Amino acid sequence: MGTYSRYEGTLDAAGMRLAVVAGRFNDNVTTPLLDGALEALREHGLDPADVRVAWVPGAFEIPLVAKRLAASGEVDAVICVGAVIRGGTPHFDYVAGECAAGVTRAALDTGVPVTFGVLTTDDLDQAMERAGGREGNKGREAALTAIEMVDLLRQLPKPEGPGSERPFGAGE
Ligand code: INI
Repeated sequence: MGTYSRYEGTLDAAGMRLAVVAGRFNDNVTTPLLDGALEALREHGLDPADVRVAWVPGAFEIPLVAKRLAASGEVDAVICVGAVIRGGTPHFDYVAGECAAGVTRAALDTGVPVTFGVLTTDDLDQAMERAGGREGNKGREAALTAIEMVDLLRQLPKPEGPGSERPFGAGE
């Protein structure tokens, strides 16, 4: 059997510069998500001076700010936290869907990891369970995912050619 190249990110965040974008809507949920994310970053060696936090009005506004930060050349990844809770109208689907699509696009357009700690739940109880309750803390998970992805991209071959995303570390 031949050998193959294996890539996998680690959770050592020392020296990384990260940003968190947090939606203010449902901030009784998003504040513990943000706290979970910041705690995870601290635990994994990130200096608080290397973390930026941007608050936006709601989940719909997250992608634009995430993309601005991702494209800045000043952060290695962006962690998004928000809480979209289903009401009685189709508004939920638009806000949740556009947020998810926009977060994906911010990452693919910039080549910078943008992780999705945005809850989309039927009710407040489900949201609280995922914001530090019995289902864990999705902000923390999104932060750990960001660290792992930054480290993985550092290991992978760099993109080249027109149309490829901004190479990791450009602007440093
Ligand atoms: N924003 C949220 O983050 N969560 C929600 O549950 C939500 N609901 O239900 O309406 C919500 N709406 C606001 C939206 O994100 C925008 O801020 C608003 O539409 C202005 O663009």
